[in-house]
Amino acid sequence: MKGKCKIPECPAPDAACHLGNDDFTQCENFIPEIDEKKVKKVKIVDTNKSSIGWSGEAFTTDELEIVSYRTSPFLIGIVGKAAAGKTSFLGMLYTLLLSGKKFKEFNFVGSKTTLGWDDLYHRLKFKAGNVTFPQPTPVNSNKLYHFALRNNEQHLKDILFADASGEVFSLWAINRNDESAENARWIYSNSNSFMLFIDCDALSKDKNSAKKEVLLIARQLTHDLKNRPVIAVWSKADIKDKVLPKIKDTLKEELENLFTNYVEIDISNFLEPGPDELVHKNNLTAVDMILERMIVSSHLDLAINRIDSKDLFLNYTGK
Ligand SMILES: Nc1nc2c(ncn2[C@@H]2O[C@H](COP(=O)(O)OP(=O)(O)O)[C@@H](O)[C@H]2O)c(=O)[nH]1
Ligand SMILES: [Mg+2]
Repeated sequence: MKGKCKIPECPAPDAACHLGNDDFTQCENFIPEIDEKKVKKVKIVDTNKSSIGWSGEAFTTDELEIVSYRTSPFLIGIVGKAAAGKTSFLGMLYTLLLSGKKFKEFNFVGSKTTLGWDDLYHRLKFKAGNVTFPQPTPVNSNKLYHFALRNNEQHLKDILFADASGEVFSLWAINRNDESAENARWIYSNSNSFMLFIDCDALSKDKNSAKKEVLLIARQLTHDLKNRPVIAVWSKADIKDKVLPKIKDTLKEELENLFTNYVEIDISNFLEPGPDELVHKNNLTAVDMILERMIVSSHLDLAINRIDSKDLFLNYTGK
């Protein structure tokens, strides 16, 4: 038989087996030569190609089923004009979780969009006294960022944050059928809750016109809101004290009139001059607030309305 031994110094099969086996073909180190013609062709599998159904990048809107097959995900629509701080907020959120910070009721247990989150994290760079921000979100972009969370009872909840460019919300606020506002319409019809971003920088500089822009978006949010929760997020709150008190107070009043159970929170990405609370605590608390309200409203959706009838069978409650 042709072949060769694994041990380089063994002369088999030309001479006796180095380990003393009479029949070198029985030695575990002997490799018989395989007749090429008899070998079945084995399909070569491309090991570089991933067999998992997602890439780790932020999802597009048609990739929702990657998580919706296992739970009904909660979609949080991040709403606000361009440059309101929406994308930086997401970058900050991930930065805080990476540094070990936690949500109140939920533990972070994974993400199917880690590359998307990483991208936001790397583009939001902190140096002493200086923060570098991500590039503005492209006009036609509508990305979904995923977190898998578990509560104390170990229930899994998939959360998605929808981040589109702010321009589409400004168009949608004026005309909800604007043909260029498709991304805003998608976020509005699919989200379970909304974070309405109020840009303190714009309010301090553009005063009433910035206030009107927030209100236009807020009014559009109410048109088919049903019981979906909205929280107001005053972004760039490190400079909130530069906003005229009259603008701040009247805007708050009008928002309180628009939304039942109005709640608001101040956030920032700057440690100075504001207190740490705006950065380290409030960015996470904003998510805690929206999660809490979404869970309550999803229970309301499931609650069966009491049937008011004279019919004995319809009124039967099993007691
Ligand atoms: N003062 C201040 N400026 C911020 C803060 N966060 C973001 N910005 C500025 O706002 C710009 C727009 O932020 P971005 O997150 O891209 O806004 P988006 O268009 O709503 O996604 C950034 O490039 C920063 O210059 C903040 O916490 N404080
Ligand atoms: Mg953006």
